[in-house]
Parts: sequence; C-alpha cells; structure tokens
Amino acid sequence: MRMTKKRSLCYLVLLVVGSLAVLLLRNQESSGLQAHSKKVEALTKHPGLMRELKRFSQSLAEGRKLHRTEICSRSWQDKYIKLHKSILRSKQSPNYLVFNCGGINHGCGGYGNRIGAISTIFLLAVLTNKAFLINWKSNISILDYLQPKNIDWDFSKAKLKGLTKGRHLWGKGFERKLSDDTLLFKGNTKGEFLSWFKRTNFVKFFTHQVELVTSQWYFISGIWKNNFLWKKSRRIALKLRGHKYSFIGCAYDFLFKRTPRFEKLLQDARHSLKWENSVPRIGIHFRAGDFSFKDIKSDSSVFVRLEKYFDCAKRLEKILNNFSPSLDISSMRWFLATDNIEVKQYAQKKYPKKVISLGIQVEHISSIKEPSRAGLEGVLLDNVLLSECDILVLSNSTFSNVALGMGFHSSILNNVGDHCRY
Ligand SMILES: Nc1nc2c(ncn2[C@@H]2O[C@H](COP(=O)(O)OP(=O)(O)OP(=O)(O)O)[C@@H](O)[C@H]2O)c(=O)[nH]1
Ligand SMILES: [Mg+2]
Repeated sequence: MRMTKKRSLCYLVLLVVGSLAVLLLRNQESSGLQAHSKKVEALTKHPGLMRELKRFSQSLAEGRKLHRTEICSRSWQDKYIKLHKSILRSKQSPNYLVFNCGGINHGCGGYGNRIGAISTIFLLAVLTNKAFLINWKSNISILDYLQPKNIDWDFSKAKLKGLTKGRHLWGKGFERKLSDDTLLFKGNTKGEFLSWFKRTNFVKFFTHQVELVTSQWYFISGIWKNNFLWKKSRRIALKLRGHKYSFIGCAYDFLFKRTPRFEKLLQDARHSLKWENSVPRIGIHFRAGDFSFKDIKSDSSVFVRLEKYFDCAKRLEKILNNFSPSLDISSMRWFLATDNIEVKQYAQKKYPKKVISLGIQVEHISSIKEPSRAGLEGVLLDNVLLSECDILVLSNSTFSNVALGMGFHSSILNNVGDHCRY
C-alpha cells in the first residue's frame, strides 16, 4: 500500500515536471517563432530588396562580383566618333557643344555636379550631332588625371577662334562670374529647368557654331522626356540597374582614360587600404555638409547622423550572414569616403576593425578657393574607390550618385544612410 502511494507520488511529480517542460518548450518555441516571424516580416517589407540581397550574399560567398558587367549601349559609338573627328578636322561645318566650367563661382559646382553635367551635356551633343568638348578650368588641370579616350574633348586644343558663340547657364542663376551675354532659361529650380527642357527643340534652340553650357545638373530625365529627342535617347542612354545614374558610368567609360599618374595614385591608395579583391566592402559616403570646409567644428548631431550609416552597415551584414552563413562577415570592411576630417577620426577610433579610409586632404573643389593638388586627388580617389565597393550606403549628394552610376550598382540593393531600408 505504502509502495503504491510512493509510486503515485513519483508519477505525479514526473507529470508536473513533464508538463512544465512541455509548457516551457512551447513558450520558447513560440517566442522563437515570434522573433522569426518578426524577422520575416521585416525581410518581406521589401521583397525585391531581399531577393537581391540573397543573390548578392551568395555571390559574395562565392567570391563573384555582380556589378561590373559591360552593359552600356555601344551601337552609336563608331558613328559619333567619326562625326566628332570630322568636325574637329574641319571636314564639316563647325558645330560644337561645350561643358563650360570657368572654375569656382561659375556655377559648375563640385565633382559630383560636374561629372553629372558632363554626362548629360555629352549625351545632348550625341543626340544633336555636335562635337562635344570639355572646358574644366582649374589651377590644377583635370588632364593630369583624366585624358580623352574615344573622342578628343579637350577644349584648349579645339580651333574655335572666329566662330560664333552662345553661352548658357542651366543652373540656379546666382553665379557671380558668368559673362554678361549668358542666356538663362526662365526659372531657377531644377523642376522648372526640366519642364523647359522637355519642350525645347534643341536643333532650333542652338543657333551658334559653338554653344557653351554651364550647368551643375544631371538632367537625363529631361532628355528622356524631351519631345524631340526621347526616342533616340532611349537607344543610346539606357536605364540600367534600375536607375538613371548608370549613364554616368557609360559616359565616363567612353570619355575618360585615367593617366598613369592617376592609376599610380589609385594603386598606392588600394595598397594602403589593403584593398584585396577577396575582401567584401561596404562603401559609405557620408556628406557632412559645406561647413566642413570652413573650419567649423562638427556638433554632436553630425555623429548621431553618422551612426545611422554605421547601423545600416551592421544591419546589412546581419542580413547577408543570415542568407549566407558561410560568408565571413568579420572580414568585411567599410570604406568611408567623407568631406569631414572629424568624421574620419571618429569612425576610425570607434570601429578600428571595420572602417578603412584614405588619409587625404579634404576639400570642396568648387567653394571658397581653387582646390590644391592634394585636395583634387583626394576627391578623385575617394569617388573611384567608393564606386568599386561591393555595395553602398550613400548620402543625398551628387558625389554619391556618381559613385552609384560609375560602379553600375543596382538601385534596389543600395541605400541612403539617412533612410536605411535594411
Ligand atoms: N575627398 C572627398 N571629398 C568629398 C566627399 N564628399 C564631398 N566631397 C567634396 O565636396 C564637394 C561637393 O560635393 P559634390 O560632388 O558637388 O556633391 P554635393 O554638393 O554633395 O551634392 P549636391 O549638393 O547635390 O550638388 C566635392 O566636390 C568634394 O570636393 C568625399 O567623400 N571625399
Ligand atoms: Mg554640389
């Protein structure tokens, strides 16, 4: 009798412990499931993005690079190269379109502005059968770094003496050093410019043998929508990788050949950063603002904003690791390009194992004063290296857009750090 009582007690204890264990397991499972479903919910907010991230993580894990494919349209190039040569050699009537940048305070803006404007003015030249030239005035010649590739766009060599000239400013309209005969479009904002551009017939609008255009805008959407050019433009300037900036990569590739001096700088820069192909890199462009060039100290809000960019990089790494656990996230590096020295110092101190950045002189190439050689070189290097990163966290800046376009990065994968979608 006593034995049966003991046994029943044991059964009871076992039953209670067992039930408790089952309850505990269920609980754990359900909170795990909850966490999992939260994660899935977050991931499925942008299904296109997640699909791309999955593919991207696999390509990284396998050591494949996704974004460097040759995707630009080439069908128009031979014909345009011939036309350009023939105008330059005076075998046909003079007919030029010039990207005209007189230097600082001439309304051509910083590096991103200039490369964007060059790309679209070049496209307009191709579409209107004009020979394209670049006049990039600066105390440090851009020709020391970028030389003509498929066409000779060097303004200083073209024979323009005695030809009729028209000058245009397609910008904000408050530049101080433009010549008096410069023609302004009616309006000040980019929106007003684009709506004027859309309805203008440029074959009629341009009446001079040499048309000099000063601009800081990348206006490809105006070209795509122009009543007279849209059809032809869509064959030449395709919308690649889901966004409008890829044509910058196509234009850069067609127009520019890096000089040995620039190649050597790049090589040295890569070497100093231990830039190996096998190391995956997140490129971060943090544009703190023009105060950075005026000896004004950064306040704490700059670093709060900066941390958002790093959080974005951290979240990205986590997602990539979820998709491809074999990917060694700890080896991943964050290449930081920025206009602000304090930002560089802060980042390298806080994330010494993650952040890599060039020890360059940071300067705005078009504000206050002409850039120094070191300043211009820093800009050129930062932009190319940023474009060569595997994936980007960007600022709302033309400098960022150029890197995005130059590297043919996809619009789905890449992000603006202030509004991280990961
Ligand atoms: N070295 C270096 N310089 C930078 C960087 N970001 C901005 N700059 C400098 O700041 C200048 C201004 O940038 P832009 O390229 O005009 O781009 P943005 O002014 O940010 O863009 P918008 O305001 O849309 O014109 C550049 O010409 C560079 O001189 C960077 O990451 N590295
Ligand atoms: Mg600018």
